[in-house]
Amino acid sequence: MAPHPAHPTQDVVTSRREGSVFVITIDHPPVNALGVAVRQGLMAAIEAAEQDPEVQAVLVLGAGRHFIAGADIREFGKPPQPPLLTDVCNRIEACTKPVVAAVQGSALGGGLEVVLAAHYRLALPGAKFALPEVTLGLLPGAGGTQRAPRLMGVEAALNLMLDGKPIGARQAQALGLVDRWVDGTDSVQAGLAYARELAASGAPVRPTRDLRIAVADMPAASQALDAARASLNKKYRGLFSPARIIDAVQAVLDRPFDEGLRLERDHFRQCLDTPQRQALIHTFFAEREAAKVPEAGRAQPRPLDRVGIVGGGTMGAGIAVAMLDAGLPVTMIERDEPSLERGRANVAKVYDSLVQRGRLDAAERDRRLGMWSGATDYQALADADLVVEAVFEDMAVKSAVFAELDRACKPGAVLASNTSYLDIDQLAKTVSRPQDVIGLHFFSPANIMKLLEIVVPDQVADDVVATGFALARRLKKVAVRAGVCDGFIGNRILAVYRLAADYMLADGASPYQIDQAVRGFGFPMGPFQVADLAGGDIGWAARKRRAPTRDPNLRYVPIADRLCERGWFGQKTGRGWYLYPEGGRAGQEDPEVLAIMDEERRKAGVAPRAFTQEDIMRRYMAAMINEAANVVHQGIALRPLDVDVAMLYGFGFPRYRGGPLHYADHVGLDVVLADIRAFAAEDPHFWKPSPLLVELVEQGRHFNDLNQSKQG
Ligand code: 3H9
Repeated sequence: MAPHPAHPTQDVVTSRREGSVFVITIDHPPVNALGVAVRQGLMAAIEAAEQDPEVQAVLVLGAGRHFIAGADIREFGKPPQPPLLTDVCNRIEACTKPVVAAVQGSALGGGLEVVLAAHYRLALPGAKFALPEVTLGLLPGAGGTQRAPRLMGVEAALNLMLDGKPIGARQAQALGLVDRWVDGTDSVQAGLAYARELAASGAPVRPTRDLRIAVADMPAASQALDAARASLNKKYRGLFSPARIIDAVQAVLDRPFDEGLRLERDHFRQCLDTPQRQALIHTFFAEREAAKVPEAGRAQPRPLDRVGIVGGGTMGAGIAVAMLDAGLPVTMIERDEPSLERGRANVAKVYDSLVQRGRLDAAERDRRLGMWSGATDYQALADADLVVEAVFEDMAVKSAVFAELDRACKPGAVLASNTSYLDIDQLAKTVSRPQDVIGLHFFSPANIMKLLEIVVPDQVADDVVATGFALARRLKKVAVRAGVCDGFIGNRILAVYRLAADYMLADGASPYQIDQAVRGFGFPMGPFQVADLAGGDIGWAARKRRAPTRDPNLRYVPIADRLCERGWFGQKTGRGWYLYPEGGRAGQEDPEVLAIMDEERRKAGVAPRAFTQEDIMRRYMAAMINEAANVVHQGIALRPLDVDVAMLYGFGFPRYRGGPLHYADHVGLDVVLADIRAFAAEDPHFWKPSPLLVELVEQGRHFNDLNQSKQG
């Protein structure tokens, strides 16, 4: 049947009549977000459908890869413009003709709320459904908290809202979220067929608001709510919105629909006003913006099909697993057969543990391991597109590896070093093709940690940098561009706030107090727990290496050395800052450590003083922010957001605080600077205000003012 002339609506929402079916298509790239124009268009289209006497059913579709990815996140924090999404959803639900949502691609947040407000729901295999508002510090604010439990039950709806993770079409159907599953990829045809069928059978409208939780299901619903409340402190520690989600869902049991909607609206506004919402939305955009670097804007990535890894230790094996998981065949090089066998065993160990924990099936492990090959001759890397060197942190050792790579690798192969602090400019100069040399700094365990610092030496070609970012996408990692310096972005900042922690230790705080304060701020672990996990010997080696070049004016706290001299390297030796009886991973406070600290303070002539949790965090954060500002000031990070992303994904900085420089903006840069100046009165060598921080305070500006896009 020939399409009926289009009804005039906004461009982002088009509508046409196909016989008795009014087809509304949302076409608002890139993700069909529900900005004001889409909301207006949807409202007008439903109105038009209702007024057209020829129309018997309405079909809502999303054009492109997504159905609707939710509210337009960029509008949050700005004055709301009518119509509100909740009113649009109510209007859809109140339509007097049956409305069908046909979902192909993602129906997320407000997008799923549109689906919930429709009367009939159809999904194709590529459909994904989620209520991810919690990840942005919010709750579903367009009726989702009231409609989802009515359709799929309280427990499943709570899971969807509290996890924020997507479910597929089949699962959505099994849970009652969608009525029909149709094979294929053509949502228009599938949707039209369903809508015509409904029209032909005179199917009624089915407002979700009219559904009731069955009396028989009430006890299970209450139990699910209680269980969710009980998990708040553990699973959602520090977060504001999960408790509001639970309250809103409780209203489904206790209140009429309209009252529930009002409560949801009120809670949504409360969440919108929190610093957590601002921080989480900053994080959402920052992690995407971090990939927009000048080099990637100027050049296309090189092809990437085969990878080489030199070194099969913990790091090399972890990187190998990350590559294999992404479907990239790996050739590992080790110096001799026994080392190679150990390298293979290290890779296999990671997979075996996944199989044991039920995270991977044995056949899949074998398939991935089947893409691994090993050699002791660099010639095996002749066809590798990219090689990552992960050998001992020593310039002579790494240069020797690079000389071999220079000889064996094909022209155009990317030669990457996984060094954590060595000078990659210097390393690049040792080969005949410095334009191909880059730093790819993985964090341990490399197959799990999300952060990848892409370290950009002077002479590197743009397409090599672009390849680094493409690799990160393929590995599902978050990449941050870093300049060359000791420690790049993350470890350089870590070294400074660790020093601040050591100084507090020397002056009277205990490691347990500091760890507790840092966890209270939202980090998963405190710095002394991290040291015990990583192994105290690593920091000890770094301190020895830096000893000859250490600024003699800088205080040196030898307490960690005293532990290392006793062989107390942390979890792996059963004790470090904490005691780990019987190989346990949860540390216990150790009175002997406290005695060693007392002794060191006595020797240094320090009268211990008390630190409150607030004192601890002010110093810890001031040190972190100040060094982060230096890193931006010196161009090691392109923008403040790059530092935020590095600390969020590599160092456990709490997402809901948005990273150190977003946090600094929130606290007030003048407050941070005043703290640093006050601390400088005690120790002017350590506490030197960053010139960038001073400049921003003088100009009344914020770090966020420097967060403009850098794509070339
Ligand atoms: C909500 O719905 C609240 C409601 O309950 C009620 C309100 C009253 N808005 O990720 P990508 C941009 S809260 C604006 O690279 P992918 C993104 O910034 C919302 N922009 O692509 C990027 O821009 P650019 C709940 C958005 O294919 C571009 O689109 N929804 C939005 O890897 C491409 O994004 C969510 O939380 C948005 N909602 O992944 C979903 N979404 O090109 C958030 C994306 O300038 N979105 N952009 O850098 C996602 O999870 C992913 O973007 C998605 C696509 C899976 C959709």
